[in-house]
Amino acid sequence: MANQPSGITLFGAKGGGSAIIEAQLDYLKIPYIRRYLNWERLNDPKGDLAKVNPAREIPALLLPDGSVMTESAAITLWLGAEKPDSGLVPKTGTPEYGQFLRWLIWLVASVYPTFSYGDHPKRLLQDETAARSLRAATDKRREEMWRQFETAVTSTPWLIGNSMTALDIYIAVMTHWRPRRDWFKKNCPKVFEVAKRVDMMPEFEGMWARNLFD
Ligand SMILES: N[C@@H](CCC(=O)N[C@@H](CS)C(=O)NCC(=O)O)C(=O)O
Repeated sequence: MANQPSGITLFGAKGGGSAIIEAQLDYLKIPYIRRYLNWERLNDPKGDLAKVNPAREIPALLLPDGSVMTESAAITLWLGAEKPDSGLVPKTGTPEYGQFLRWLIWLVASVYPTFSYGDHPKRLLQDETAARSLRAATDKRREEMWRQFETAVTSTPWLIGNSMTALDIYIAVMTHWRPRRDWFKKNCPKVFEVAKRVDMMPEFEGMWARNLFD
């Protein structure tokens, strides 16, 4: 890699989106230091995360040259370019690459924001009832999105092509979040299958154990 990999620090929080990047770094066998932050303090403007990422969101990577990478999709594409033969990101020019980009951007631009707003509704709406409604509405909208995605899934056990990509890792982690795995099992069985297949991969045992998903 252009940057000395041994000097990468991943800022994360247990069970959060940093697990998606943790899994990729583990899969690629890139050494890195994990800095798990307390969920309660992530958004503290004076906290450790704010010094690295003004958006106060994880995942954030601090690279050896002092530069910072944030946004899980950007990190994913960057890692894919650094390790082009890993298969985590399909090769450019293939049909798989187009589909990969399509669903990667959908995950981070459509699904992820439902958590950004729904997890912390009072950042947007002071009123208790309005905040509760926002959370309920974003939860409902997310379920609709996943149901739509389920109809678009044409292959299992991997979403794209014949081998695992970073998209499958996103699915495995994000299906632990609301509405959670049991809901997926019942309502989005193809998506659930993908997640289960990732669960079985030995490369991710450490990531699952550290992140304490339910
Ligand atoms: N678009 C970002 C979203 C990152 C994000 O929303 N992370 C959540 C945790 S999963 C977070 O840091 N939340 C902390 C907060 O908002 O206080 C990405 O894809 O990396």
